[in-house]
Amino acid sequence: MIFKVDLVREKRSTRFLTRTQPERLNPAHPLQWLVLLVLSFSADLFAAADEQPNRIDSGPSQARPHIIVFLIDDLGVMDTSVPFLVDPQGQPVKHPLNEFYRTPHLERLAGQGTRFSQFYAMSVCSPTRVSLLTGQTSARHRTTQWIDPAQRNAGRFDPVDWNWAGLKPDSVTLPRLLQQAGYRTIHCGKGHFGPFDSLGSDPTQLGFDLNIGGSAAGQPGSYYGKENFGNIPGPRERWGVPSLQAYHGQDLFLTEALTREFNRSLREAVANQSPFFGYFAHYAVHAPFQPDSRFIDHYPGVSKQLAAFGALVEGVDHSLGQVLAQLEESGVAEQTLIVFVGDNGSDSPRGDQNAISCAAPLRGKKGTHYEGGIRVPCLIAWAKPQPDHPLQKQWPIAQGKILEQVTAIYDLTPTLLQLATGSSAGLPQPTDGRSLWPELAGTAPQRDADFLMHFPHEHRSSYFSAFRRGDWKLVYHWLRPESERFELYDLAVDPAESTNLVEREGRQLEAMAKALQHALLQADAQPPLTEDRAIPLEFQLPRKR
Ligand SMILES: [Ca+2]
Repeated sequence: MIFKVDLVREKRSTRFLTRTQPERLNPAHPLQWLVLLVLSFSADLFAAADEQPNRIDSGPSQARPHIIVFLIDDLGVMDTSVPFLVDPQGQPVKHPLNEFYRTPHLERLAGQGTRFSQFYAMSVCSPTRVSLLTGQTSARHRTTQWIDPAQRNAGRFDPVDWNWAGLKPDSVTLPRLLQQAGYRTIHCGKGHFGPFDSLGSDPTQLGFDLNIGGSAAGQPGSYYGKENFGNIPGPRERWGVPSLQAYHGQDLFLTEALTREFNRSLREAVANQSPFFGYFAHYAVHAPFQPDSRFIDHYPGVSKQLAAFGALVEGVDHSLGQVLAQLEESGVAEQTLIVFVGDNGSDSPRGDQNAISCAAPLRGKKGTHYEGGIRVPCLIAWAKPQPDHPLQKQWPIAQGKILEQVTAIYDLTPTLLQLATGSSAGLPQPTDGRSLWPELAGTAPQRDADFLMHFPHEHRSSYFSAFRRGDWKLVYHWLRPESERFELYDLAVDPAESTNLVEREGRQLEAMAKALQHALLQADAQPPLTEDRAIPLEFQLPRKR
């Protein structure tokens, strides 16, 4: 055994198995009454089967969609060869950074599915990961900072009780809900859901049946099999990637080892006729930027660090290609949904953190309040488009389309839950996400939404809240003097956030500040503390201009 397996499946609740009725059915139509009747009959069959041990997955699994989420660590919106940004007409624009990276498999997938030009995550790792599993913005779930697994990390003015402990065994999570709905839930790669020695640091405590390589660590001790992926006695041993002992000592890159194990877990699920949810959270492309010998020669003429970063990105794309090939070989590609998404802005080793550099033409990088810190790539596609496949008919995804509406990491949670169970009910309440299926079909009008990113901590940008509404973006700096407290940008005309419109757009500033204040209240956000650390800071509206 090289990984932990939880085979106690018969104890699962049956209550989610009755949620097989798609929300889009309209019982007013006589034929749809018939469909409802059949679905309700099948739900009863499911419930009956569940009472008998080991039969939970023996139902019509071929009719149920499989789901794979590729969550790529520190992959910003400009870190691939697929253009995610669009011109004013909504057409994709290739920028120089798109020319630098090589992600041919992602390019192919982009042609098969729908991608998002304004998709947001939180500015660092753990907040985004908890958001994806719960459907809540970080201000609400309160894991607002990355979790240092070794000690409670907090700056001088951080809220005392921000959720450093992260997720816990009683947290309601997407994998738990899918597990209860009869899915085989597979965790592969980086966890980073809780600190060392916490139950939540073990993905199998959070609703995953299987954990390949996940722990409290937010980065790998080493990408090299020859270095046992960091499992070498010494002070950094706890950062060693667990459960890959079979590859220790081998000349094999971590991205490849994880992919082999992930594909093995897919083959096992298919052999067991089990619908699966594969959460494949690559450690790449997070630091340390160690060269992957398979791809490093593709990046001549740049710094060693930059070449290594390019090779990390290409390795992830290669992994995507291997998984797509496995799905095809296993005969389940037509019924497998792929989500490809980054967890925060780029951390590529180029330029100043506030410059227009590693996310060019956008400003900033991972950890900053600028768009380069929080805008990530997101693409949703069927692994093999076949429009007349029953599942793809029921859940159509427009091919090659780009949606410009403001969307966020927590929108994926209800989207995936609805696909798997027919309903997005069951998530922690209140939820901040909404299912994206109406827009994915490519026929419904786009629905814009607000986006709140709250960060009462110290990092590259410290103690800020950022808020999107329409084309406007407001940034509130909690600890700065009044004259520097607000930044206001019109991203439609100034995507690089070069001109602060605070003085020129007084009325817009006031409206956006009130909207941000309301969003913070709605999320029950924790403000940073006052200078003497006695009480939480109060949000200050701008003075009348
Ligand atoms: Ca990250």
